[in-house]
Amino acid sequence: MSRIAVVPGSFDPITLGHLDVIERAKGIFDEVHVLVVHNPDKDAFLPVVEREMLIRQALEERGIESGVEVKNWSVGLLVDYLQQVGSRVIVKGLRSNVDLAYETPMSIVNRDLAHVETVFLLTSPENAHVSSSLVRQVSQLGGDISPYVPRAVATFLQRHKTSAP
Ligand code: COD
Repeated sequence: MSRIAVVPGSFDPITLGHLDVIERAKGIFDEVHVLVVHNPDKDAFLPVVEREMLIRQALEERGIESGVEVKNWSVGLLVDYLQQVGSRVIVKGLRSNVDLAYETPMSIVNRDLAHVETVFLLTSPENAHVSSSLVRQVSQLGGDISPYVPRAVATFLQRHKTSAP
């Protein structure tokens, strides 16, 4: 039986930190599903369809698209998606104790709800400071986001900015 890992996130937009976690998950599991999930605690910046497109482009850029599905989920619990595709593992990245404190209760509840385990991958040090919110802020204030994001995202956000009224 093939082992599917689900890597969920807002990916608003995908960063080099996310991409590193996805690539490392792919090295451990047979199949990886990158799942764009609506986070009710955050205001959306990009529509889900654009986030998915940028993830696909980033995977292609890095040459890791085979064995990786990109999907979205907005209708229920994250574990409902895992049950639908026959997965028992969520993979999340950890940058700090702040991430750990945020993720720990969700990990315990997901195990209570559906016997789903969460595997945490520590960030690569070069990505420890990278977040989608930082990227959005630097981009909106006119700074260079290329050190933090796949090329597709830098190009897309640059175009987005120049086409804005
Ligand atoms: N390096 C390593 N990891 C990183 C980096 C980086 N530079 N940046 C982000 N990450 C990790 C984050 O720690 C997180 O694990 C993941 O990547 C996604 O990050 P974001 O910011 O895109 O997404 P979030 O934090 O907004 O997560 C949204 C989810 C909806 C996935 C999350 O809130 C969740 O799991 N919700 C569960 C909904 C549910 O079913 N709730 C009920 C039971 S708990």
